[in-house]
Amino acid sequence: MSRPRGDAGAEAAVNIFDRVAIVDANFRRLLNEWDGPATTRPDPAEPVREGSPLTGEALLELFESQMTSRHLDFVSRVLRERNQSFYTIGSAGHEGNAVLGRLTRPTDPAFLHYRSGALMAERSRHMPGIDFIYDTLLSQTASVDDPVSNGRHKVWGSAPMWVLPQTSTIASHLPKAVGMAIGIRRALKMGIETPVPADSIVVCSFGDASINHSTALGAFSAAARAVYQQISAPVLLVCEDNGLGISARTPKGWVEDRFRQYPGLRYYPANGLDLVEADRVVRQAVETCRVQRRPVFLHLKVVRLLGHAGSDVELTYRSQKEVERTEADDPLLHSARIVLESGLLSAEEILKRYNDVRRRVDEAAARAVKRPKLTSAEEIVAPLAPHSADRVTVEAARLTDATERETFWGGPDKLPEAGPPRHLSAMINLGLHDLMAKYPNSLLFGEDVAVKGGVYHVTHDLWKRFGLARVFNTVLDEQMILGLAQGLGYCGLLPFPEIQYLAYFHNACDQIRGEACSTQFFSAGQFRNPMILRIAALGYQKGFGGHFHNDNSIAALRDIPGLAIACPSRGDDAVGMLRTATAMAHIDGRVVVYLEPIALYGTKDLYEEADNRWCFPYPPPGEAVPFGEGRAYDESATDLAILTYGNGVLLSLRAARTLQDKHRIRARVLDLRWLNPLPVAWIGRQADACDRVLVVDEGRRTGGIAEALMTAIIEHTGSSKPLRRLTGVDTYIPLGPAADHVLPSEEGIVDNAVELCRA
Ligand SMILES: Cc1ncc(C[n+]2csc(CCOP(=O)(O)OP(=O)(O)O)c2C)c(N)n1
Ligand SMILES: [Mg+2]
Repeated sequence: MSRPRGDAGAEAAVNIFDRVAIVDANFRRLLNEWDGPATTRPDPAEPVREGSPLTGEALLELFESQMTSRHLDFVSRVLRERNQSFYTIGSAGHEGNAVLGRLTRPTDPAFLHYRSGALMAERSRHMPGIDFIYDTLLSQTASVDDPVSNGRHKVWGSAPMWVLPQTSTIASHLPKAVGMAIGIRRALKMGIETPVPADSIVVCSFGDASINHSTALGAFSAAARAVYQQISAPVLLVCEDNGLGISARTPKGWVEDRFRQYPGLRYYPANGLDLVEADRVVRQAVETCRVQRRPVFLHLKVVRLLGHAGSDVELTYRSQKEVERTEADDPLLHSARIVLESGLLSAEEILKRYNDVRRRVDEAAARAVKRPKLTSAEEIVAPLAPHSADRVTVEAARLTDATERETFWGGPDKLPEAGPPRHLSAMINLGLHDLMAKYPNSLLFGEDVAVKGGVYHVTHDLWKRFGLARVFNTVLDEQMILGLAQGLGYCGLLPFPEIQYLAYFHNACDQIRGEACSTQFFSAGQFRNPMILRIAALGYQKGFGGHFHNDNSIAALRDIPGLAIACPSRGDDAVGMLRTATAMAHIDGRVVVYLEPIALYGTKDLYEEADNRWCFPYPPPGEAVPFGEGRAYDESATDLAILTYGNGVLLSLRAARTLQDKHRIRARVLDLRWLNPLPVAWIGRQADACDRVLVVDEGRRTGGIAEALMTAIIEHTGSSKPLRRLTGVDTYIPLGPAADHVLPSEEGIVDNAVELCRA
């Protein structure tokens, strides 16, 4: 193939930093100077090249999608200069991905790289009612009319085209894409209707630098491992390889050598600069993925034009020669030559189409900049954490068929509510049985949760009752567990993922912080990934652990926008709260974290050995703990309010007895139960009712919940109320008895209460 003649960069009048003008000029010059041999006009219904299934008609459509994407990139920079658009990461050089837009279906869920303009243009081509150019500009200009995020971000996304909006965090979308691929067959197996056809594949694209990210590596591994487990995981993993990650170069051969023989993944290398070539290979890759229902790695070689983003001056880290060499490989130049050489269009006709597309983009931009923006915090947060309180209450109390339930449990006398009072872990187990029976679309998964029944036996026997399709062990990768939960949620399933210990949530936090909790926000509520994330948590385990099994840090959870956090301290609350948490996920698509205090799992006694006062009867179906409602012990006491949660509840109840017996101080103990959002109004009322308030927070002093509680009380009551906090120390929890020195103790509560009341 010939290179475009002339060297735009060398021309005196050209500003070498204005690569938009140079790339545009290169294209125009190719057409203006084209003097290839005249060919007769072929039948556009015929293949462009011998042996290629790509017709002339299809080629011209793909080319138009490429031009559309290119002009959107150009115009985004014009608008940026006028401060009318706010995003200039473009797709220039990657426009070969238009082929993916054509060869996959609009019902194939897509988790896309940020350079997917041409893919999107092509996918939207046959979607009635979608004005792709205008919609993209509404997104670039952050207008509320943007149909994806309503102005919250510039994302590639579309509910009707099954393009799930992505965050800017590279690689973070891979686990959920693999999760969704696994979910399609899983749902069918469970008899649950999926929102996409049964033979859908999941498209997931990313850059070449992104393949090095641990999040991506976990997803590749999980997808490939699924093949060895005979689990269907039809995910098309598309690496758009431009050889650069901003300024860092990908070593030659790295992507090929890494993936050519990756066990479980089928590798397809494709030239993304040549539409005919790309079409040929992508067809095979899509077919393998769709028909064999297995993961495929498509290595699409592309170039990056116009720098990483509008703000990136490429010439600071690449030579002018190298930049010009890359620009000479512009896929639009290649496509133009293919079209010219085939005789499908003349140079003038191509130029006319190119100018027409530009005109359409300019016209749409002129309209888009005038559209309204988000104007209030209220409007912005509206889709973040929907809570249909009444519907949730009704759903949490909704009964299943009584006869079926009796049969499930083996007769009326075997119903859990007919049994004796029980401790926390047994109650959670029973509650999960009831909920999995109530929700046929629910699944429970995590490390060791199936046959072993979990490290603490909380999930024991669930697999026997619901089968290994619904209760299963996952790979040992918390990011993947949470990605799987999101992907299954998109398939219409209701996931109960488990993280074995709170410390191991922290190494996967972004999957909740950056991904799961942002989905409704960035899709304006059009997509949702409901889940009830169970985490064995908090300190005070006797004889086992040290920090990693006694993690008392919940600060990283509490500041995640939209996340609801439940933390029961006793069995009956645990069941009632689990019912409400599940209803919130079911009705409003919420992500709810359910912290299970490990040290209380087996606790049966409150004051004396064998008093069994921390065992409670199973709440019959129909009873639930309302979201955001705390529990008060002994509201007749007004000397002191002790505000606490988790292990602090037991410690405080024991301390309250000592306070009454030895110090004649009557304390009411208040269990928050819901740690995010905090039941602020209730906290205020309780503080009002008592002379003094002691906050007992087993979390750390910095970032712990006590800071928020103190603030809430002061904001509510003013600064006159005597107030104190007892918290964990800012440290990791050490092994063995040393742990007692860094966590609140019963004696510490008594001492602080006495000092506070005597002050
Ligand atoms: C987790 C994370 N770290 C860093 C960044 C900043 N960043 C944005 S794009 C990028 C380079 C990505 O390169 P590649 O995956 O090759 O995609 P390309 O931009 O070349 O298409 C980096 C480092 C990010 N977005 N996310
Ligand atoms: Mg790259």
